[in-house]
Amino acid sequence: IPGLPEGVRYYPSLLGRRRQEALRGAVEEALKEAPFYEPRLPRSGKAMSVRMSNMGPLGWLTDKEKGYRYEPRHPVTGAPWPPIPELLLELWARLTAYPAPPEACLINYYGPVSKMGAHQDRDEAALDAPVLSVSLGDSARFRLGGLKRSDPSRQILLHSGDVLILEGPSRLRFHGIDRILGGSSGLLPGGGRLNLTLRRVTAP
Ligand code: MD3
Ligand code: FE
Repeated sequence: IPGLPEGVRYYPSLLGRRRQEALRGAVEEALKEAPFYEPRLPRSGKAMSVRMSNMGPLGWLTDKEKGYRYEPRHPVTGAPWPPIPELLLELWARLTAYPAPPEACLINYYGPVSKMGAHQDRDEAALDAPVLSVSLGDSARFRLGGLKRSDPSRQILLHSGDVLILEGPSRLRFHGIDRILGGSSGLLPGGGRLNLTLRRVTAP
């Protein structure tokens, strides 16, 4: 993709089918310990259309009462989140120059009609750290904007096995998922899309 802005690194098909299947298996195992929960927007309590879980010492959560935050335990089971798979820790070490490992891997699951509205990721104290995202399963129309909500935006089609890194001057760009292209991948048995997002939350 030509003309990506500074601080956006896009690696189409970085993960081949074998590593996509290995990751799918690792996520399935983690979900047995930490099943998807239904995230809700702060104040309104409206349910999001994405289902979420986490791996790592910290997990990103949202609910009506306490809003967006990181917590070390699952909101329903109360158990610590399962560990981040080795393959993802290696990917972070290989692709980022950040001097510490990621603390949170958010697992987002999108069904055929799920979306994620435009937002900034700013719940992390370590805003100097990159965010690394891995797409698995059905393709998605990802929207990348600017530092203000009203700035112009562009679409990027994200496919299974793609890796996207946001860092530096792009770390606080608005972004979202406009729609899922149902049936575009056979990786996930029931269809849909998984997005795994690695983040450093606290300063090392
Ligand atoms: C651009 N997830 O969980 S990942 C999220 O596909 C989130 O599930 C989307 O946005 C998904 O917060 C997009 C790609 C991504 C992640 C972090 C970013 C893009 C970003 C941070 C800044 C700018
Ligand atoms: Fe985000």
